Amino acid sequence: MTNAQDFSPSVLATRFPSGFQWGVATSSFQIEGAANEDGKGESIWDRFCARPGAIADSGNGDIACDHYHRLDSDLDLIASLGLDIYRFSISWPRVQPQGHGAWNERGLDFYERLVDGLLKRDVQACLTLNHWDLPQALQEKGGWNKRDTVHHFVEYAQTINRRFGSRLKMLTTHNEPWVIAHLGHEWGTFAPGIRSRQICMQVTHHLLLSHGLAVQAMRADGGCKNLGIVLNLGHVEPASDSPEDIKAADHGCAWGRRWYLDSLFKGQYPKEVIEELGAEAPTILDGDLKAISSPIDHLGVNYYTRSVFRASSPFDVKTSGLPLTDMGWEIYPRGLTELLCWLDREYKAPALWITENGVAFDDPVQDERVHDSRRVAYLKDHVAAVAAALERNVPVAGYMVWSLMDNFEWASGYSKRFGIVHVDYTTLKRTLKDSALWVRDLMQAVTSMRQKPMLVRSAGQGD
Ligand code: IFM
Repeated sequence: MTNAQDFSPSVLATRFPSGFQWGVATSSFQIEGAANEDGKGESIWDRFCARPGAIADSGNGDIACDHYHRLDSDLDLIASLGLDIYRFSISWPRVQPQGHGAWNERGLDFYERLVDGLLKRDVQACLTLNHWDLPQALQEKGGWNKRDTVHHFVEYAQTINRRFGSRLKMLTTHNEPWVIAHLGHEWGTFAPGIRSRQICMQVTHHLLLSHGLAVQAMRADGGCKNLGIVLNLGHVEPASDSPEDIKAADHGCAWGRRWYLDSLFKGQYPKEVIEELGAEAPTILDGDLKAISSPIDHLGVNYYTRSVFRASSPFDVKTSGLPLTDMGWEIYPRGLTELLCWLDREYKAPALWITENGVAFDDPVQDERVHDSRRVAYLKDHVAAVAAALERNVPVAGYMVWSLMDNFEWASGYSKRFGIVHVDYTTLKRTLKDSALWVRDLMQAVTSMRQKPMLVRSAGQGD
């Protein structure tokens, strides 16, 4: 028996099967920098950052964490934490500046060094093809609103899979298509800064279609055997038991979650959303939904908070009494257990991976230490929430912290710090926060559990 309330690394570790994978995640635009080096093309985020007022602190990705030039020491840092896996994304314009046509060998070489550098350090590579930095050249031709971009993406996916696939633990098509579509094309707060619901919905369809067609093409080619997609999914709940609030939550669920999950796993979009959209519904060709619902091997879940729905007025998180993060998001670990159980119940999804989970808090460096106790507490509670889902027989295969290091938080610039490693943006010095030390302790506990297979097996069964 384990004590479900004891979240010390040695006890938490016993609640996971030995094959469970642990990692950290980043994305290209948020950490790489080197925006104009070695033949890289412009991305929509390079262009968007130059727009006055678009980024809170007028930040951009020119230098970011300078990961491009600090690859080896950053890989050493990851390995020093004892993690199994590292999730990163490829900058499409770095490897194919125009988004079609010529490939940039110097850009590809960077990812060669990244993947081989991980393997040399005994860390498995999890690659995302699209974490938002579309080549600007494709945006000039209409970007994700145009069906041509779908076909360019499939070619990009095939090229990357043929080159790297056999060395990868997992290959993911898109990160959070909802964010690309709605923040980028409906509200215009993210690149490319468009404001049109009709374009947003066409974009969301093209993202999903490009995912499905890319999966089919990569599957036919061989390469990586673990293909999937990553969605941002919150736990959805009504503010009260009133029928109106329940209806509001169902409505929110249909738009934010079922649009993606129903199409991916059931080959259909929610009827009520299509009806509500009317003339703004996307153009869907015969066979598109069949392609979108091509079988996948993993569903990546990025979980940060819950979404509460009220019919009468928007729910104000400040009234809930729950602690808020620097992003203004409620801390609600139980929602992660609920979400995972719901996904398993509703979709019988393939392996579920927590591909992002973490928190923005700003804690100072003091004597080479960062005492980010609120982040340590957040991680403990959420790891325990994953354990609770496993104990309810939900097939969760891995957990990755967002993020390895403080980085460019999109429209918030560098003002929000999600890292377990602190980055000083003047010197670019990395300092391990207490949360990184906690992750390292957890990994030590996991490693010693793995050396006791009988014990681990029974813990994995929830004994
Ligand atoms: O930083 C982002 C990441 O790029 C995508 N998921 C959410 C994170 C925190 O906002």
